[in-house]
Amino acid sequence: MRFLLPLCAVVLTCTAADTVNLIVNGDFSSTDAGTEGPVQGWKGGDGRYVSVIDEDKNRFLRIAMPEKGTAMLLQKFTVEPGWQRIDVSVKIRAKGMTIGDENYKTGMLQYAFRNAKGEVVGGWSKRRVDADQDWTPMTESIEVPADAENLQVECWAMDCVGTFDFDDVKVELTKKP
Ligand SMILES: [Ca+2]
Repeated sequence: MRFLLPLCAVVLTCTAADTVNLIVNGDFSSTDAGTEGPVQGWKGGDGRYVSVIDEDKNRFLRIAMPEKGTAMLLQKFTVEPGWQRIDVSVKIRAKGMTIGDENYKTGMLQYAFRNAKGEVVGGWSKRRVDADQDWTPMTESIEVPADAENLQVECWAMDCVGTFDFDDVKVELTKKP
């Protein structure tokens, strides 16, 4: 065992360095109070519509919008040199939803890079809900644009009606070798 333990430690360190998940409390398991909104680790989110639900011992984020309205929670990250790619994943469930007057007005996970001027670069990336659905995994892999200065990851109900549940939000970062 004396010989094996240091070897294991080295292997684990190498594996962990390949990707790192940027999102704090993306599984909503924390029972701590939020410091910048109702949900720990997340900024914003109107407490009238946003809560963490415990269902069958799993905690997840719920944005419940009984009448047409908007609520959003976000996490923001500064892009560092060497950032290459992000692998985004989330599970979203939707019930009783009605899309707003444009097809993008719905529940979604949105993740956008911006440059130093605050302009979106690399396009508006999002995983959007188009109809009621049970828990559905949604994933996307995107390259980090060369001039990206920050990344903002947002859980939305945008100008729409419905109950939107989010869980297992992950943004796994791969750095250049
Ligand atoms: Ca969870």
